[in-house]
Amino acid sequence: MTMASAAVWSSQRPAPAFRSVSAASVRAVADAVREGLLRPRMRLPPWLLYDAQGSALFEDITELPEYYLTRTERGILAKHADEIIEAAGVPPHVIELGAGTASKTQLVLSALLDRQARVVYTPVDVSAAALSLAQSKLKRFRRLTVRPVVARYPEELGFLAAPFGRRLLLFLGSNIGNYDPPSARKLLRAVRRHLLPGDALLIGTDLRKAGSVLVPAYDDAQGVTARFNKNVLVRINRDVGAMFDIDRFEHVVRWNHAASRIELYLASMGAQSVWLGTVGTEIHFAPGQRIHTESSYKFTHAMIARLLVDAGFRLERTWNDERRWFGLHLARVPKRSPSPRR
Ligand code: AVI
Repeated sequence: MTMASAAVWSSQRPAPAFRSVSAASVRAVADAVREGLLRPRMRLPPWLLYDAQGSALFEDITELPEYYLTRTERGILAKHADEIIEAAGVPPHVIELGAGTASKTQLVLSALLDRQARVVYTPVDVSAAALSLAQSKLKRFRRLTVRPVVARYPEELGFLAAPFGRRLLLFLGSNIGNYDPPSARKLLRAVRRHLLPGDALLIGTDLRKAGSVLVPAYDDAQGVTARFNKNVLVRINRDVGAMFDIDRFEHVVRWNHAASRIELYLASMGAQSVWLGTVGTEIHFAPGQRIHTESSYKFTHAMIARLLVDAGFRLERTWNDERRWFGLHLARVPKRSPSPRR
């Protein structure tokens, strides 16, 4: 999808009807499949996990007893939203990358609306369905203008060039953890280039902890994360006409201590061949052969501080929960700082 095809609209006007799969997104799925599966170490980009069904399953994940991330971050926001807004400088425009259904954001918006008459909120997500849900949830805030943007990032950050007032950019939920370090740096640099001196970034990161806590968060007893992971094959079957037999793949989770990341895979249960539909070829799996579908990096304070500085931000303050399982970091574009390298 290009920026030209990204949907942008205000809550004052009725939201357009969503088409579930656009021709552009089908092409992007076929490209991702071609690039990721026609290679010895198979991998798929994590954005493929988030079609309407994947986004709904991710919402279910956030409620699981084992998945502490959302609950912990919400706890930090519930306790410190006023302080965070005060420290951010009460910006009139809030932009959120990877907003999903914006459930935690309401705490930030409500603290902001306590201090000023009007706030503009731009939730950005790859899932139009999630944004539509976010928009209806936020209707109760009468003085809030919601302007959703369907976009992938860093490719489609052009909308940030619009003339805004002082901005607070939210990147919550440890979404940054789903990027490998070079891509995370590239994304934050791209964001930084579109911001102005004084604009703020509030970024949430899951922190490094014992594998015995991390692995169950991604391999829950009810099997919701397994369904979320396998849904990527359902999506590929639907969007490009591939013939994956979902029941012949297994959800596998590993804690890679050296790389400081959780890894999600789909492992082939036996030897099998799969037709890839419009990609126009068949691929072969050996028993146990895996597709790497997602990584979720877990940070130390030093890791996030370095990442922010490398991207041209100044880290001002961090809020943690009592167990120090999760961190919310406020960073700012310094005055007279050079634009970061690409
Ligand atoms: C969206 N993201 C931060 C989640 C995570 O924890 O890495 C995605 C997820 N994948 C499986 N469970 C949750």
